[in-house]
Amino acid sequence: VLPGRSICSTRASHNEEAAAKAAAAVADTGAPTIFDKIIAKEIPSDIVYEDENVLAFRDINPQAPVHVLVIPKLRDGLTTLGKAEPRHVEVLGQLLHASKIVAEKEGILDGFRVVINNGAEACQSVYHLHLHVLGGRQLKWPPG
Ligand code: TR5
Repeated sequence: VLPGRSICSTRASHNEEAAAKAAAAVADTGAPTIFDKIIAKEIPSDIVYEDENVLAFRDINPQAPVHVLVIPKLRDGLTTLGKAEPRHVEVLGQLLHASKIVAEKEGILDGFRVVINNGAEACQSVYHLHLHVLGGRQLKWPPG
């Protein structure tokens, strides 16, 4: 870890206290998230794909030339993938299929990655299940 840089951010943090506060603020409390406002269109987003169950919009802090988030419109307890129950199987399939549609629309079907960060140790920062669709450059493996 570089000094003054959070492991979960590409931006340098101003100080350790601010970084600790930010980390503590992000927890799986089940509280509404910023994504509710994006779904309700109270906050503008750059929508790439939308249907009855799924919304896909560009990440505000892109990590690749194509970086789209695919989310269920109804969270239904899916703050994380780790909360998935049998009743979620249909929407989980819809999210994966929507990721493929996004990749197709963005012209990256030949090479793209779908990522789900689950929990603090995986740097999840928004507790509304979301799939990152990344591509448009040579992606490295293993991921960090
Ligand atoms: O870290 P995880 O896996 O939880 O991913 C959350 C993602 O949400 C990050 O890649 C953020 O850059 C992204 N994010 C956060 C906000 C936001 C967003 N993408 C689009 N629009 C956003 N708005 C308006 N506000 C955010 N706080």
